Amino acid sequence: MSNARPPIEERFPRPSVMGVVNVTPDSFSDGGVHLQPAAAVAAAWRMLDEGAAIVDVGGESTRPGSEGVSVDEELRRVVPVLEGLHGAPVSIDTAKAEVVRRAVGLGAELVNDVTALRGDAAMAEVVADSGVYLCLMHMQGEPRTMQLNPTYDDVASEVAAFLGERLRFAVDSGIPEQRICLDPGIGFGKTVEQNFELVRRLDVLVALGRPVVVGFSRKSSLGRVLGDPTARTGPLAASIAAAVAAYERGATLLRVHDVRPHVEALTVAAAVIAE
Ligand code: HH2
Repeated sequence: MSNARPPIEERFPRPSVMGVVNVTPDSFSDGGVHLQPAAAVAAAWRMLDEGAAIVDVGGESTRPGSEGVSVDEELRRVVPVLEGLHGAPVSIDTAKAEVVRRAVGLGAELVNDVTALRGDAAMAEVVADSGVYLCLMHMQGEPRTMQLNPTYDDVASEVAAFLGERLRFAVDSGIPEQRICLDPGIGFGKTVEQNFELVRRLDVLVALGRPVVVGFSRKSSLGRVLGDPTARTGPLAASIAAAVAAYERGATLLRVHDVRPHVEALTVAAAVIAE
């Protein structure tokens, strides 16, 4: 079965949308909304109906300041949701190999690891053996402290160097390159300006030769650039603008909370660009 999976660029044509389903009490913008499995499952099916290519199910918040949850708690949150999504295109947002094992058994086709295989020593082997797609994301520091003082000499080239190194590590661990996509990790140890610079210079990441995922949806930088220095999220119109800008700069997969308006905007942007 694993050998039958097409390259990730065929599975997700540019632009594709990944819908966010956080089964957490404390996520950035939708914490608590999908904590009941039935609500999460219904929201995910609706996102797929609205045009999401895949839904990203996560049981651990990575918002700035968060502490992380145990394997048992994460499984308790996500397993009923994955069961309710059987047969649907699902990604599992986790840094834990045990959660991946269970999720793949329940049909997940993509592992979204915000630690880029650094969080759990068993992760690379589990991903390699299960034949699923993998997203490697950049993060400076760890969620508990990452927004305290993000520092780079040149954010785009440093993020690219990190993702290039993680890509080599993944391939050396037996995960075929064609199953891997890369993500600059908007908001993960970056200032507002660094987040925007990463999108502005997305070509530096696209040059690594793998599809690029961008998740700007509802992030605080969007509210801050609109003039609220204490914003914790950003409005829908700002999320769409950032997604379209990222697509125009070469992103393939846009990770978003509000699927329908993003699909509509990206469909029009694709028609305008007509590559
Ligand atoms: N952002 C979040 C979580 N996972 N995964 C990828 N690949 N890229 C991202 O930008 C990304 C991610 C954080 O956003 P959200 O899911 O809204 O919040 P939380 O981590 O608090 O659940």
